[in-house]
Amino acid sequence: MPEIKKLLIANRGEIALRIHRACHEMGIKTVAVHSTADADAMHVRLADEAICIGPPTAAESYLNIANIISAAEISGADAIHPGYGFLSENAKFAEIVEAHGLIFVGPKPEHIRTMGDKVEAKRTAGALGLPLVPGSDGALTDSAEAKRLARDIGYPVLIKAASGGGGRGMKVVPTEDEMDTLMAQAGSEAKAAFGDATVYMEKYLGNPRHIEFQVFGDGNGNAIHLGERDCSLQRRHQKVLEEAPSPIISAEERERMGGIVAKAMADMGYRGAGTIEFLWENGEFYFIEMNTRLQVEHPVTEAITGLDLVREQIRIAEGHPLTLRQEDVVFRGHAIECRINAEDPRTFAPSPGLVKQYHAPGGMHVRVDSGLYAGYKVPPYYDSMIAKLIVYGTTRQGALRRLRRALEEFVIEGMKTTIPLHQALLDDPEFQQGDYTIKWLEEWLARQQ
Ligand code: MV4
Repeated sequence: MPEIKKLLIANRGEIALRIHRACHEMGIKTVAVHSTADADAMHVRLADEAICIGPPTAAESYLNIANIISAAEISGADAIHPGYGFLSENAKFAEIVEAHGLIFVGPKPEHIRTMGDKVEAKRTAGALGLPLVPGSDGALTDSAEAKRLARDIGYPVLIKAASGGGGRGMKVVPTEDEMDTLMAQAGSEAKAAFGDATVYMEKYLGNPRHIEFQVFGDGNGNAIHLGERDCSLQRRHQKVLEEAPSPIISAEERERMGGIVAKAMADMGYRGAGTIEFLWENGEFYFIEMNTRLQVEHPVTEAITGLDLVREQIRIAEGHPLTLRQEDVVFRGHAIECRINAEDPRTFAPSPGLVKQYHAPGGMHVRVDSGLYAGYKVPPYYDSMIAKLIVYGTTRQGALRRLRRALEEFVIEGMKTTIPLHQALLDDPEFQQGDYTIKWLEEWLARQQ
């Protein structure tokens, strides 16, 4: 079995720290890569070695495949972990990594490619027995076909871009009269955004929840699920707060749906960590997409299962079998993650700058994943997420109380952050009841002004 001795982390920020920590606990040396804007970032300071891979813009640095591969060769790394975002779901990158004799800590390139095409992903998921949103069987060819189909499905329908994801290039079509216009718009927007005009159709679900299952496969036909996360609280397709378990999924539902997703991953021979995204409405799950990466919100799953997901990813990449059998996975308690962004909590305008004071909360069952420190200057070039606060409690109510206490302790001075937003959210009775859908947060924000 190939043992990883030195791993290159092709990412930045808190996730680069997260991967570094798992590596050091496993006796693996780390190589950080960074842009010129990140020379004094915490991920660079912590790593055993660091290599500059280009100028500030991501396209020239964190997305620069040639420079990242060169950094791996120069440093003698034997594996690359892509983190999330950047190159994490780039099948070509995974292939290039493997072609250089390096271990890609992630899924097989063919599975990244399949799931990156939402039409292919749905076809695959359907064939594997996952429940789908009613819709077109593949891509739409013209609006006459779309209208025939929509009559069967029933309006409103949703036109989605095959290369989309993250909500970009979606159009709700309320009646047949709007089909020609909206379908043309969806196609040209998809072409402009992704270089691919392919669109498909789904029944539009009016008020669902976003529920995603964490899965792991060993690449040899064995797979397990680690339960679900509720990620319904989003603003403009950006998750704001996530929790596990979902307040509305029973243990029986978890076991039933989890069993279906784990079997699907086993049958496809999936390798590594993955997330199966569903919309949930009126007691039914509908597959929408699969993410072939570790996700930002993975710590809530770690909190309720006690598993280290990055360690698991690395062990699988080395060819080890899964640490746990499904019957050994135990879900215990409740975990909530707040994403803290360097943004105005009312307007969401980015607010990067110098961290003048920094004090992270601590104590029992409180985790902060962040690269911040006093004196650090948050660069303006990247995502505005500067910290994740994860709390655990025996019950959801206990986790909420702990979250309030931890947010109170958190000190980040020098820039605006979304901490006050999370504090206001915690005071809302509907949120406290777990009574929310994907539309709830934006409506709540509109009521706050
Ligand atoms: C949908 C939907 C309603 N019906 N599909 C948005 C991002 C992409 N991952 C899928 N998305 C949606 N697909 C059908 N058939 C509503 C959304 C959606 C959404 C989904 C999850 C979380 C937040 C959302 C916000 C707006 C729309």
